[in-house]
Amino acid sequence: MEQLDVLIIGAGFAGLRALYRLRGLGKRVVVLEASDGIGGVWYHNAYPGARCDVESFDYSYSFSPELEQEWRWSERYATQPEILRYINHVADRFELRKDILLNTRMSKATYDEEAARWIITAEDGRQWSTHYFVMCVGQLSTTKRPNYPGQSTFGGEIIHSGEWPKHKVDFVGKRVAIIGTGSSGMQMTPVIAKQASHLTVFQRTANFSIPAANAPVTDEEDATVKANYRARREQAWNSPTGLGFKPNRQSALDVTPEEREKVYEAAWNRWGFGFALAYYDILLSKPANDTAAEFIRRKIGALIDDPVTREKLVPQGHPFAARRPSVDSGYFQTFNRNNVELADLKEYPILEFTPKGIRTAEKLHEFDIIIFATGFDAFTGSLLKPAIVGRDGVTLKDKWGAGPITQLGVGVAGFPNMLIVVGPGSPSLLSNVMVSIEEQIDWLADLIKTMEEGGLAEFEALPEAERAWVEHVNERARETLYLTTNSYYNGAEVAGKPRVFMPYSGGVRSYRRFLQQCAAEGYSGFALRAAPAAKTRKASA
Ligand code: NA7
Repeated sequence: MEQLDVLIIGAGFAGLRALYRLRGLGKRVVVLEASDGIGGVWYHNAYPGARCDVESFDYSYSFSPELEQEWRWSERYATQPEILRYINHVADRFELRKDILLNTRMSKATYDEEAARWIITAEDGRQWSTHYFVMCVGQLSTTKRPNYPGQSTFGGEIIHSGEWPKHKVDFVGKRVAIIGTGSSGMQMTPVIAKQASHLTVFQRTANFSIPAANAPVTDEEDATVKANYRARREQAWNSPTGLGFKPNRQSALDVTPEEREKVYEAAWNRWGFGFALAYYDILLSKPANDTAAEFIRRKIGALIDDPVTREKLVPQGHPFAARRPSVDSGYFQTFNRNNVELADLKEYPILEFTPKGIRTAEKLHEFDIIIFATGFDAFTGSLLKPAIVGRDGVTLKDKWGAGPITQLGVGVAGFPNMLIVVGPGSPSLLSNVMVSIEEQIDWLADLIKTMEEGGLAEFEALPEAERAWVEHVNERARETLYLTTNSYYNGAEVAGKPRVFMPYSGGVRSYRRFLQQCAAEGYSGFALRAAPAAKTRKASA
């Protein structure tokens, strides 16, 4: 069995960054990747129109100033193929591929308490022994597929947005269904509508969206950002969500309606996802949120010609940004086309799939292609898929039976020497995930360095520290509007999933301070042991 210092699961943005950083400590590091290519979600979500809704300059690694200067983003919001090219460029430039094993899905990880090492087993039976085990499996990587009666009888093609096939999907002259109107459904709708003979979008919940105002990056903009990249990064690290601009410190309720209108107009035209930062209290106070939601509803409504379709598409019943809003490129206007139809699932639910299409309570819709843009088992889906067996044979699934419990989002009591990157209990999906990835990986690299320099065997989160952290995460969430609606932030996206709020909503800056404080206090909330606890217990028995 190969002996490793660090084994990383997943070759997406987090896994690659972890490989680069930990290899820099002189450690023997290997990455296992289940797919036949690197890139994680950016490898799989290759649907038409897929692009990032964080600006390219911010959704990129900050660890190498040379990389920052060399890479030329072509658009303000990069498309999926461009992001995949970037990831592949990084892998080549930093010679990462030689330590990545593709087509290798981890099925089991078992902690050997006596040796303080993890035994990792792949689906094909290969095994590795590693001192440290790092999960970089993504938060939106386990797809969620509905299972309607008769689904397998459908005669056309069924595709999930997050498992887009490698073959070219030709929509020209086809009758297409999209089920789901989150970011994926909203991004693909305008693109597919231009090719398909007929497109039906099945909507369960109308979602808020801000126009992307996407545009090519000019040479001038590129030069300006590159000349000031450190300042832009500083801004992102110190912002609530890791975006490269300064949030407004004013309350939406402390300004005149005219002033607010001006700010919202500017945010609508330019800020995309950052609209939620137009005033500091948009996600903290319902009356403040109402001002933003009312503005956005008005703007969305003005884009849709047909009054009945308008009524259905304008989001109601949840605060703006309490569920993940989208950043779109012509989504609402697409419903003004003759070949596009909105099917409201609240009014007419799907009864069954038939060989020809989808039967709703209203009628039979006939299709050639049906796309599930139905999202993911968020945060915990990919962490709980493999069997992770910690101390005393307890699995992570058992431990997280009532919802995920972590110390600072990175460590779990009973699972020594295991680290989780951008998982539950960290800013994760409430942040520009690139900022969170780099923050956590630099922190965990320092932890591993401390362990190695001290000749230590085992680190482990302390149960009381975990309890306090989970309580703090909940406390911060209670200050916000996130708990006032159902979303994948609180486990509502999968039936039967524990209903707990998962990300840390206190912002990336505040989170970084917790990480820094923990390290400065000699990793408070963790036990760092010279010998495995199991051995010490035995010796003193
Ligand atoms: P999301 O944002 O989770 O959206 C999934 C969408 O699919 C959402 O509109 C759901 O409606 C809908 N959905 C889910 N299950 C069903 C069923 N069974 N029937 C009908 N409609 C359904 O996933 P995306 O892939 O769009 O985006 C993922 C993230 O990528 C996004 O948040 C950004 O971070 C980037 P619901 O709202 O639950 O009523």
